[in-house]
Amino acid sequence: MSSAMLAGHIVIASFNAIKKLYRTLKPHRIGVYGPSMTGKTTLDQYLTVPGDIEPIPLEFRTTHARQNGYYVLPTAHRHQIKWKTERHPVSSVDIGGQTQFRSLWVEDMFIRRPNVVFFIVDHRVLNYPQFTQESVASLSYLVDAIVGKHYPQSLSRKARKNAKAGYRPDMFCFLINKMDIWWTPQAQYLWDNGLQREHPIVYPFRQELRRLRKAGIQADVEAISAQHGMNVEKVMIKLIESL
Ligand SMILES: Nc1nc2c(ncn2[C@@H]2O[C@H](COP(=O)(O)OP(=O)(O)O)[C@@H](O)[C@H]2O)c(=O)[nH]1
Ligand SMILES: [Mg+2]
Repeated sequence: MSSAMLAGHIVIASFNAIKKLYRTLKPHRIGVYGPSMTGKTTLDQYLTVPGDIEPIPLEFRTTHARQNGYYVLPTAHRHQIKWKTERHPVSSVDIGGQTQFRSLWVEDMFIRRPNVVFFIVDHRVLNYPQFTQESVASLSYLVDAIVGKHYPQSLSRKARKNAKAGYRPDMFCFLINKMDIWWTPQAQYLWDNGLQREHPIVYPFRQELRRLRKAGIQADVEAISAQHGMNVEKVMIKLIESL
């Protein structure tokens, strides 16, 4: 190897090392929002410690304390996403999905300004019109905030300021959890051909996804199982690497 080539290798190696160090100090931020019982806490736990996650009983639903009439945002924590030889640090916060916490999603989004915003649903869209209706309304609420059409009344001054300063996520991901339950050969076919939007779980949300795309925000549709660790790292890394 010539010395010039060697020098080149050293430059590239140090560049990659610096990039890694930078990401360790400043992880990509993700925001995970969505209705109750879709698997937000399970995903948070899986990202913390990969492996099969114990089913989470109902009495351990995520809730938030109130202070001066406002719900308190939990602090963000870091995860390492490992995929083959890659490691990607990300930071996130686990927020409840009940409708009274919707405004907290928006608060968290404008305070932490995540690079990727996830909206997570599950197969209940297929059988429960009420769940579907509420989920679409929730996504609409989030999209309203992202495109700057409407902000929650309870937004803090700092969040409002960041919103007005024009924060936008780099990427949006409509994430369907519990693929261990709903995935079929038909789903595989749609995914293989980039036709996710035609899937009956995605279909009711197409209007909202279109609103995001119209606002210039890429909106992906992905399938995972947080409890069984199916597709989780693959989806996360794919999104992070496309930033
Ligand atoms: N079958 C299946 N169940 C899951 C999966 N992820 C989460 N769950 C279950 O769905 C329920 C709600 O999960 P949780 O993480 O508390 O949802 P959250 O309310 O969005 O935080 C729990 O009983 C979980 O064990 C999954 O990938 N597959
Ligand atoms: Mg939860």
